[in-house]
Amino acid sequence: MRQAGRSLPEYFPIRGEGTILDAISHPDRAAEITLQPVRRYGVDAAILFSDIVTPVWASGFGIDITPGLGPECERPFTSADDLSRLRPLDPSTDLWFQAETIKTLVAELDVPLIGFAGAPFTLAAYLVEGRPSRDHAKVKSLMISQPDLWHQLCDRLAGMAVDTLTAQVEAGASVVQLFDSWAGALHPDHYRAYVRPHSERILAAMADLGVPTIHFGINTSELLDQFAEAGADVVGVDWRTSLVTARQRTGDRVALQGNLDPALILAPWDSVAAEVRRVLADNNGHPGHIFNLGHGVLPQTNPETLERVVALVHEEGNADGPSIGAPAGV
Ligand code: 1CP
Repeated sequence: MRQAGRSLPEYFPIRGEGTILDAISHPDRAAEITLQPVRRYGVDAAILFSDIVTPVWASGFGIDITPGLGPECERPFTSADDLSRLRPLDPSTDLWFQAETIKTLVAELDVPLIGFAGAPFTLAAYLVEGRPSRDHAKVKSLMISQPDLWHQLCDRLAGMAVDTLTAQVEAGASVVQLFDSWAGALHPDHYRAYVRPHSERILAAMADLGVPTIHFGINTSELLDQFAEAGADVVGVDWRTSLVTARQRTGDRVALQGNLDPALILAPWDSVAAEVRRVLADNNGHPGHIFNLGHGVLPQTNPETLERVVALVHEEGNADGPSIGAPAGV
């Protein structure tokens, strides 16, 4: 449930103005922002307050997060010369603030903490496009026209993700989520050839660490079978695909996470409650389900409605809880 904080009035004073990377790199502020939605909503897990671009930013590539827009690069990635700008991470110095934040959180939380990283395709999309993009034309063009360079770029980004996630787990994160938010923009054959091997490498490294993994993207209806084979324990599903269809496509290989449409939470409560029940009915009591939104919380969401969503899921969700040790709840 990305950006749960944004719906809370208590978020803004502590977040401060300007780039959120400022708040992310101050452990006391990042820990407090992580805790705010857990306190308010009573969710069954916390997600670290950070961003998928934090490791690339920390390595000095020249990326920032512009308020109201998202990640932006001073000099986007265009050629082999730019590979040298993606040096390997040393998490103990580059991401020291993340380990500190996690240690503080683990001492305070009585629910699991989810660590996360961006998957190579979604990160490459920001580095090559230079900013959020609708059509992903530049990144797709680089991918199919310069496959060697593409794989070298993804190899570096996958290495950064493994190092970041390993450091998060060593500091105390008990679940990790790999965000490949924009992979759904790809044809399944392109996903298989150009993207999946790199995400598989990250998920395999996490399996070796023995930590449960969640693999998430939006618009991935046509990729769900491949997401289920890529090595995660849980696959995130957005609201465009019913959990019934998603389960047919993934089989019993993985648990599912999702998939209430965040936009529908703005409706009056009775309509929201009916939608929550519809998601639960689609799941039909299957033990391998983490109730969640299909994507991030919209900033204009009423915190009271989210609170009621969580309470309703706790009342009516599967009392047996999840089957694989991953946290249940929004
Ligand atoms: O709930 C939380 O706040 C957890 C922390 C979190 C997470 C998990 C943030 C803070 N970002 C993310 C992941 C993230 N960041 C993803 C993957 C998940 C998803 O698809 O939603 C992506 C694609 C980003 C990139 C990003 N960062 C965007 C998207 C831009 C686009 O391409 O449309 C934006 C707007 C940001 C800024 C950002 N990161 C996080 C917050 C709370 C915000 C926005 C609000 C702010 O500036 O305070």
